[in-house]
Amino acid sequence: MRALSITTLLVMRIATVSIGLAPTSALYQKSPRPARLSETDLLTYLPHDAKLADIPFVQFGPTEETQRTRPNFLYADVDADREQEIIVAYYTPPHDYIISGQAQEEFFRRAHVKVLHWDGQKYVEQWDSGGWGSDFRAGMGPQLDIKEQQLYTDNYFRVTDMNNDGVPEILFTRASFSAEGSQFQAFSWNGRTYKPIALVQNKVKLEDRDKDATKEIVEGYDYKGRKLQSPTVYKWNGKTYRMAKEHPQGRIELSARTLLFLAMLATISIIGLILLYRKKACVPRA
Ligand SMILES: [Ca+2]
Ligand SMILES: [Ca+2]
Repeated sequence: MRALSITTLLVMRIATVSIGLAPTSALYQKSPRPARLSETDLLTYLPHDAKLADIPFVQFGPTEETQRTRPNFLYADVDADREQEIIVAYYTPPHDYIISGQAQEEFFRRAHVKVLHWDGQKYVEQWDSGGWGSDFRAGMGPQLDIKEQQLYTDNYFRVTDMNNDGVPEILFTRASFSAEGSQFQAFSWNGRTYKPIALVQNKVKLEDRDKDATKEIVEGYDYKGRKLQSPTVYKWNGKTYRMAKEHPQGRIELSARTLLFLAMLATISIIGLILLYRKKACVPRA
């Protein structure tokens, strides 16, 4: 009876202590996550004097089209933890191309992409691409149709599940002066960090050309914006994007040609057989 009373007292004591600790442990509970950050709030997470990127909707077109811009920060769960990250495109200073005084030194901004992860209480930097290139764009031909330009400018800065594995990738195209050219990159979460899964030294569009639900990377124009005779296609091989050995459209054209040839051969054969039959039918019996 005495032992039971001691046990009961101990249980009650533990319960009291637990209740007493409740307000303290509340300090470690998750903070409410802000629904959306303003641009001003977002800048506090970027390096001093950083500037949010300006990403064109198209590069050439009517004034209203060329003035439209794409979002420079996006919300998406890019690390598959069911919590959305903020993916932001920004420039570090100087923000423009300048030539400084007598030394004629050239400075130009660097284009970065950063991922901010919500740790339960605040946003923390999860990844930064590092600065490369002066802009999120690439040389497009002014003669290109706006819809076609848009397919390429889509990938100046974007988050999308291009390899159809259920987790979106971070895509961006950075351009610099002619020495560095343009570069498309795609990064995917590998469980610890974001690793490159695609690298093309040009602007690209994404297209599911072989209808396997995985997007191919298509390089249809050269660095000067001139149309290539035959687009270069990069396919997902389960680990990375590699240049496809055979051009998918080429296969389609080839099989269509083959079908036409077979149809013509069949027609000639049928006509030949009919003529042969008629000739035999006309021969008088001995
Ligand atoms: Ca996440
Ligand atoms: Ca993916």
